[in-house]
Amino acid sequence: MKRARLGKLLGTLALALAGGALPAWGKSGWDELNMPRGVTNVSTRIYALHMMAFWVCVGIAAVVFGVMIWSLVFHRKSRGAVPDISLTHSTKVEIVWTIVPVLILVSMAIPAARLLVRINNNTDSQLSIRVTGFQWGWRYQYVGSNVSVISKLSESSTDASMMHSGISPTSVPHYLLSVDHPIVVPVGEKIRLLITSIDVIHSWWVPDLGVKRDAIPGFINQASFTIAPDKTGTYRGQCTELCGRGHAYMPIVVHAVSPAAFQAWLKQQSALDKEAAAGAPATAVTRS
Ligand SMILES: [Cu+2]
Repeated sequence: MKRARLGKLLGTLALALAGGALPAWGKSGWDELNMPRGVTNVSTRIYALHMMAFWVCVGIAAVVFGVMIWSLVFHRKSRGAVPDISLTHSTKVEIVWTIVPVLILVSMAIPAARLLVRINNNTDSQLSIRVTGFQWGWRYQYVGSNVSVISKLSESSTDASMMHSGISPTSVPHYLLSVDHPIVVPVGEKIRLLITSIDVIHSWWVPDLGVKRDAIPGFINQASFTIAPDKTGTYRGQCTELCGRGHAYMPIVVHAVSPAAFQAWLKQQSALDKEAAAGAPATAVTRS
């Protein structure tokens, strides 16, 4: 009876898979459970390393659980199996199960260490941006120019986040992931971020760029990324350090544009900032 029920269940599952459940996998959003490949040289390498580690784990699990299940089924007591004591205190076995995991770990540690060195290589950048976290937003200063951008949660998200606003968050595009002033960066150029904070610890995280760095008051952390030349677009992230009441309300939006479009934007911003500085008291040189 039980066997018949199990057979029916397996049959239904096989039919579901054969009948198009697999094509629906992509649309279902389940594939989004995995980390994104990202758009930078480093982020794609991080993804490849993650997948390599994942398949090593799958292989280990298949071998370990395979042997376990095989032993439980074919060498169970009811079949008259007697315990094998030849493996207890066996020096040979001890050596094998020490060396094999060490080899696996070393083979994973070498590419991981290489990638860590690459991630932390912040030399030869073409553009530096000072990133300052504050409660609750980000300030970006383009080094070598007077351009400064203060980036806060967008008005549409702010309105919908208010208590009894009557606005459904699902009706707001990119709810809590959109800002008033996104930063603009050129594709194909190495960009170095100098990250700090003026109040508590924040963390600048944009998954598609493969960057996650803490913003610590009194310290300057560095991070860098190079967006692939064909990957212009908008990339979103969030503060990823629990930094207080407004922690969920300080997203990050990066517009990646062509170098020519970036230069044009920088020029325009510079002119706007100069205009603002000329027309406002000396302290208010940045837009908010
Ligand atoms: Cu924060």
